[in-house]
Amino acid sequence: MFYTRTRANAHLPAAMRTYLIICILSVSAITLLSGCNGLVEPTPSLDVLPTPDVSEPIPPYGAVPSPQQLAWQQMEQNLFIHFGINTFTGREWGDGTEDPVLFRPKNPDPKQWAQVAKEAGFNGIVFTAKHHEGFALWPTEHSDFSIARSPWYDENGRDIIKELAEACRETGLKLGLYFSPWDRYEPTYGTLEYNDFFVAQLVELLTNYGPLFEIWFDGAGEGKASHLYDLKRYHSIVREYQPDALIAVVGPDIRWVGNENGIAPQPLWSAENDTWWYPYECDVSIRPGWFWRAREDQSVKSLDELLDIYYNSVGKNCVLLLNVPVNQEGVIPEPDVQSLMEWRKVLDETFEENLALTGIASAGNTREGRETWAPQNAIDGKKTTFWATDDSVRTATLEIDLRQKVRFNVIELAEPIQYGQRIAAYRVEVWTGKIWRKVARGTTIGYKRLHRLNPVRTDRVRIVIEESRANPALQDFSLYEAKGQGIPRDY
Ligand code: FUL
Repeated sequence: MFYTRTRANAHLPAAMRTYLIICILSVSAITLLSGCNGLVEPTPSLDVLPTPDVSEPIPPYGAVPSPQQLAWQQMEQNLFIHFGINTFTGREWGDGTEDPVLFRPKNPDPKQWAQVAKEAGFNGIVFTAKHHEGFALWPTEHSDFSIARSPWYDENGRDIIKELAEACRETGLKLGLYFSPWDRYEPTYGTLEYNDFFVAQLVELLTNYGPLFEIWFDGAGEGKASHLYDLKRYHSIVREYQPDALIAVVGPDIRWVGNENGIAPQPLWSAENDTWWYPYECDVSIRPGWFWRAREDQSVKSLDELLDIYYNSVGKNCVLLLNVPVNQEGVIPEPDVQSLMEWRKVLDETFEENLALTGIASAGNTREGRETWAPQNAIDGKKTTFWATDDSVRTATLEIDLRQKVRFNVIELAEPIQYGQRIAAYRVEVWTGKIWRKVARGTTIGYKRLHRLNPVRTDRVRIVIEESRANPALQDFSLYEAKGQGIPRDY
């Protein structure tokens, strides 16, 4: 007989208990009937149990994200585009001696960039407005080292950033700009005067291209004259002209994950302390370099490498900023497009069907025993509902009765980070029929935590929260089956 585990059922809200009783009765009736006429017992229809649309707020723990940071985290993955004079010199870092004549793209096509980004599932693009050599990709009035000095611009009069901003708007993507404080061309660099120059260019970018979601101040070149940067002024200018833009890396809103491999370390706490929410971004290139080079057309990351990056960045509480360079033609090259599309296809297929949705969740503790925080909320697929426990709780277990044997190899977990990040250690176990077998373990969860594992088949799965900085809350506990995926490397 189903549903006899009283410990599990005792904590279900009244509405769910009634629902369960109906299920039990109908399953029993079907069993009886089929017993009479000798038919094979049909599989009970697995309806999704009802849950509220939104869970009521809980008291926050520690620092929480600003609305802009929350919206940014929900973007999950953005495209980084490196394009500039280095694309034509083959260098990673220019030194400011380049001749603007070299900048001669055949036909830059920001619409293609945006289209590729959209189709590959990115939500925003961060574009290199100016790299370390100082060559501005827009016709700046404050320097003679920009596209405006290239014959290409004389012939076309095209402002690439303006075109990209339009393409993003049309495609429904957000635009961000990378802007290097280290400028190897600008004569005032290394003096206090440089701050005026830097701010003047920054204001051009902040005022001419519509809303920007992220400003990327690169930290490279630090130690040169970075002690002279008036960072306070840079940051307040961004706040003044683009209050919704987040300042990344050399800035207070988004922090660099500490490597350029697309792999986040664990544990990963988005909060720096009780008052500062400072989430992580993983920037990594699809090629060995950040800028395009013909010889790297053969070294574009494979599907498996991109999947590893996804699970180790988005799947570890980071936003992924994946760099795909534009070539001398002015387009994202074919090998990169191909890898991206294969990657998207596999991810879409993997996350198409959440196998936990039709389960029944129970937990040892539910905050005030109320439905608004019921365990079922963690498996209902809604981003707005969650399971929460009473204030005094620090360890807890949430179990899913899947109501049938299910095969899965991906687990997705999420906390409702709008109320802070809490969980510090957990494990996931499946019921073998005899024992609970551990299939995944982790430390922090945060916005999203994905685990890949060898396929398991079970009808019961549970998360055991072993340690939490405050009463745990779980927004998502989903199960998926990724097909044709390589050997998992993260558990
Ligand atoms: C680094 C730079 O030096 C690289 O060239 C690249 O732009 C990367 C995203 O950031 O600091």
